Amino acid sequence: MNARGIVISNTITETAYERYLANLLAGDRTHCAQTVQDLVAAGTDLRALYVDLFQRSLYQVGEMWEQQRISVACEHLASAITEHMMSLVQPQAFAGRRERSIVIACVANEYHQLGARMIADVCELRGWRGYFLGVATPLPDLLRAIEEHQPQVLGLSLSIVLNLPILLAAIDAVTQKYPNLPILVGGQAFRWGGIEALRAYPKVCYAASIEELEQRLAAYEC
Ligand code: B12
Repeated sequence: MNARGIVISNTITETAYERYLANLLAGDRTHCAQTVQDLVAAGTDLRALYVDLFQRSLYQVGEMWEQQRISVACEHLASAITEHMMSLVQPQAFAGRRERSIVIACVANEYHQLGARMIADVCELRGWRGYFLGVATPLPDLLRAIEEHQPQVLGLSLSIVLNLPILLAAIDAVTQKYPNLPILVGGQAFRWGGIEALRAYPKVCYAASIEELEQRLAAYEC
C-alpha cells in the first residue's frame, strides 16, 4: 500500500500492455493516456509503469524500427507520447521529501533521454533530488552542473555503444576534479559490452536496472 492507503500493484496485464502498444504505434496519445490513467487509478507502482509499460513498449518499437516494420516518424511519435505519459504520472514521483541529490545526464552525443529521466524520477521517489540534465550534455557543462548542485552521486546514461569513449572521457574528467564523487552508470549500450572498461574506476558502479539502481542508492543512504 502507498501512503494514501491505495493498494500498489506491480502487475500490468498482457491485455493492458497490448492495448497500450497498439495505441502507441497508432500515435493515439489519448487512448495511451487512458490506459495509463486506469493503471494509476488501480494503484500501479510507478516502477512497473516505467519498466513494464513504457520501457517494454519502446524496446518493441526499437525492434520494429530496426526491422523496418515501422517508420522513423512512428518511432519519434512513440517517444514523444511516452514523454507525455511520463509527465502524466510524474506527480506521484515528486510527492516525496528530498534529502540527498543526484545529477543525472546523458553524455555528449547521446540523444536517448527517456531511461535517464526514469532514473531521475525513481531517485525522486526515494527522497533524492534528481537534477536531470537531459540529452547530450557537453563535458564542461556537466562539470559546471556538478559544481553548482554539489550532488552526493552522479548518474551517467549511455544508450549508443559507439559513445563509450565519450562516457569514459567524462568519467576521467569528473574523477580528476571530484575524486570522491560516486558515479553510477547505466543504459542499454552495455548490452553490447563495455562494462569491463568501467572496472578501472573504483568510484564507478554500473546498474543494469531500476532495481539495481535502488540497491545502490540504499547503500549511499547508509
Ligand atoms: C526512442 C529512440 C531514439 C530516439 C530517442 C528520443 C528520446 N527522447 O530519448 C532518437 C530518435 C533520438 C534515437 C536516435 C538514435 N538511435 Co535510438 N532508439 C530509440 C528506442 C526506440 C527507444 C529508447 C528508449 O527510450 N528506451 C526505453 C528506455 C526506458 O530504456 P533504456 O534507455 O534502456 O533505460 C533503462 C535502462 O537502460 C536504465 N538506464 C538508462 N540510463 C541509465 C542511467 C543510469 C545512471 C542508470 C543507473 C540506469 C540507466 O534504466 C532505464 C529504465 O529501466 C531504442 C530501442 C530500445 N531498445 O530502447 C533505440 C536505440 C537505442 N537506438 C539506436 C540507434 C542505432 C539510434 C541512432 C544511431 C539511429 C540513427 N541511425 O540515427 C540514433 C543515435 C542518436 C544519438 N547519437 O544518440 C539503437 C542502439 C543500438 C546500439 N548498438 O547502440 C537502438 C537500441 C535501436 C535498435 N534496436 O537498433 N533513438
